[in-house]
Amino acid sequence: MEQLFHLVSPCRAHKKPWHKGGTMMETTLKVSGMHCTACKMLIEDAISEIKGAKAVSVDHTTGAVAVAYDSNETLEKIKTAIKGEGFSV
Ligand SMILES: [Cu+2]
Repeated sequence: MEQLFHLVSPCRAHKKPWHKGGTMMETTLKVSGMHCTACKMLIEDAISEIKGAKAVSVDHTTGAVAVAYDSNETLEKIKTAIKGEGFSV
């Protein structure tokens, strides 16, 4: 379920604060409670504030939130932030 981050090539991503030498992982979270693009933006904003995390894509119609992150600790922070916005993950 976790795999090496490959959506952004290292040459383009290595200057980003969340990028640490190509060790990013990605996974897709199943989030319930999203019903419009404002929900999508709430989640994207919440994730963008977490150091070491990046929302790769949020689909409010399916509840799929693809995230890139640098550690399992960061993944837990992502889930906590999503719950903090009132969604279930
Ligand atoms: Cu909404």
